[in-house]
Amino acid sequence: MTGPVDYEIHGAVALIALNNPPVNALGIAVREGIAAAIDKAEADDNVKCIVLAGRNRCFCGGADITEFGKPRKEPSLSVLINRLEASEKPVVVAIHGTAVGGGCEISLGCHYRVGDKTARFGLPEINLGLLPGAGGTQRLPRLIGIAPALDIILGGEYVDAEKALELGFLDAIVPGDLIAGAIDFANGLIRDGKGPRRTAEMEIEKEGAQATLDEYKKKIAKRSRGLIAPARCIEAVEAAMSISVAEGMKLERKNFDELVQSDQSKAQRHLFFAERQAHKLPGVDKDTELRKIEQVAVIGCGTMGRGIAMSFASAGFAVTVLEQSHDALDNGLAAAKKTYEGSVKRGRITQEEADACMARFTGTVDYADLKDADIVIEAVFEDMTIKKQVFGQLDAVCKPGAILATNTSSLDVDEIANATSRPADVVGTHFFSPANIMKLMENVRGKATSPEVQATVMKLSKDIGKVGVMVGVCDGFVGNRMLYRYRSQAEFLLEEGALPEQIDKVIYDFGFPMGPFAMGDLAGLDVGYMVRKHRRENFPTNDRYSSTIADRIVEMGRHGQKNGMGWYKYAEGGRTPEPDPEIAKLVESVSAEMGITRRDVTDREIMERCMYTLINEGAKILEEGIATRPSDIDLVWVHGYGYPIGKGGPMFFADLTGVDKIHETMKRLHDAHGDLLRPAALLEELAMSGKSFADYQSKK
Ligand code: 3H9
Repeated sequence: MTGPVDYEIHGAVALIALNNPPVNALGIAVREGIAAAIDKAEADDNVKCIVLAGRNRCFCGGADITEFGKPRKEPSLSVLINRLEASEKPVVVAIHGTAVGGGCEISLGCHYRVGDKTARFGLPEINLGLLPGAGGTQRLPRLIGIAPALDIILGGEYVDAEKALELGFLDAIVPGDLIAGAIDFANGLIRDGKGPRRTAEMEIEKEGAQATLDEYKKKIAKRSRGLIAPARCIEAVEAAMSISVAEGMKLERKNFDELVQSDQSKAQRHLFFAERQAHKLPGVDKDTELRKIEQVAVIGCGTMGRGIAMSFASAGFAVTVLEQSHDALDNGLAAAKKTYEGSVKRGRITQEEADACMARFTGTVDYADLKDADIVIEAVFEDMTIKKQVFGQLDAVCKPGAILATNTSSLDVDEIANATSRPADVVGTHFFSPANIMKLMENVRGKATSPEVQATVMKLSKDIGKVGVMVGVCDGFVGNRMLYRYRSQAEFLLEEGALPEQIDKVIYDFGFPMGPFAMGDLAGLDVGYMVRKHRRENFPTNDRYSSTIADRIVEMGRHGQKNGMGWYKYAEGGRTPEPDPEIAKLVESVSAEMGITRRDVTDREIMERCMYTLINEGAKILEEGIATRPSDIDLVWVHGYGYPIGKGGPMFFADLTGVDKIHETMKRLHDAHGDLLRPAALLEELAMSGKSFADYQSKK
């Protein structure tokens, strides 16, 4: 058979193999191919059993996401899966690599499931702002039970072969060649006279199910604030308890159709493709040979260095951490151990996994021990003189070809690179705190960074489960540069009439986990104070970046949550911000000193001044070529700063709102408040030509 589905006969077994690289997505041609192959197998009296498998890197990555939002072509995936399940001849699915989304649902429609040891399954639709739309919410709870099904549907994560076997998703893990093993399994069914075993006909376990559902409802209200998809998933699973699969699938379909049209799902699909697009680096050939990375070294075992080292250890890399003294080293390693133990207590990893991670650590106080490292990541104090010393030492001890990376969040990577004799090997790898949790790796290419080093670092981001974005050198790179501008506006709004709690509430309601002032208190205000001092000394411009209020607060000895007072006050040992009349007094007195008559600031103005400023600065970053594409900026903000995923990042949000509207508002704000709010040239150009940032990106 030609096309994206192969058909072969192996004795009494028909093999249907998906062949639609790279991930066998279930686009219309594949669905038609499978339907035709089933018809053929059913019509052939010599065929007694069917094996469904996949060629290429995995069994199936699910429905073809690029088809979403376009008119649906028949056979739809649900129709196809029902057809497969109705087959009178037993169907065995053979899973290698990933079987996710529609790929998992098609497996649920098969009568038996085998996999090799690479097999993993999951329903990641939630990550696209969707629910499984081809029977997943109805069949999975029937097969493995309500609670594990909800974990998989709401978590969106993948389950490995061992666990799949334990849950009853897989019937067997086949050693050796999977297709040969699956055909053997099929012949076994024929021999034993076993017929179809339909998931849709299985009884759902109702005992305790309602309590489980209620518990999940509570969980998602907190965890997925503002997102529609999780509640729709629960609704569909709940329906599975009381109605037939056919009825349940109708409800599921209705929910899917509603979600697929929603802005939230569009935003999350945008982020899915953005993550992949980010790996296409300008000036770097996709076949660039990567450097081999096995031995990782991290300099500094404070909060940041430790988090970075843990990210590597957790992903299976051997990590050497270097500290200045044995005491600092011992403290750092003990803190890492404690964090892993916390994960064991919360049931996230097993004790064996925690022990294995710690066993990957080696501590040292001697630079000579870094000689075999394939990459060294420096995470020392944010001071150029210290960084240059560190890089000078690395240059002296590291082997040729080692990548020398800096975790600086704002210093000039080119200047750091020039402290070595090998600037082509130097790159920024900016992690976000806590580095073992936060997904963003803002990688920074210097003027001299080689294509090979850029490509290797991007691949490394993926290998340790991070979202990598490559950006250019400027003050604050992409993320912090935009943050400075947004925070300035928040502070100026204080001078004009707002209070921290009002601004934080608007930003929280927009969808961020917290507003800028609560965030400042959490991070520690003394850190920001040092950064501002450094920036004033190093980037003297005519712009007034921040209000004096921020400095005065620190000078009053208020360092944030760590000493129980910052922009807010905190109860002894507490973490809940409480508005403080002292701060209101300070803010009002600064306004008076500046001769500003305080006014009522509306929530709308707060949102526009803060969020549109992000967009405007993002547009300038694009003009300057610091970010390659708008979607890279979106990734930085979603994965590094908690920008709400349902809005897709600042540049996608600009498109959703309308670039012309943003431009109009920026013009008005500029007229009222001056130069910091001048519309970016690119914003103006797009608005004038009726274009969006997506149009701009598609032309790149
Ligand atoms: C669904 O199934 C809905 C149903 O419930 C109901 C329907 C009615 N479609 O990630 P990679 C592309 S929703 C289209 O770099 P890996 C991807 O863009 C779907 N394209 O490779 C990239 O393209 P490019 C639920 C897809 O080996 C290329 O394939 N499924 C799809 O690291 C390679 O991707 C998901 O959410 C797709 N479904 O990882 C899928 N999937 O090279 C989640 C991938 O041009 N996907 N592409 O940039 C994954 O987890 C990974 O892609 C996978 C492969 C593990 C499969």
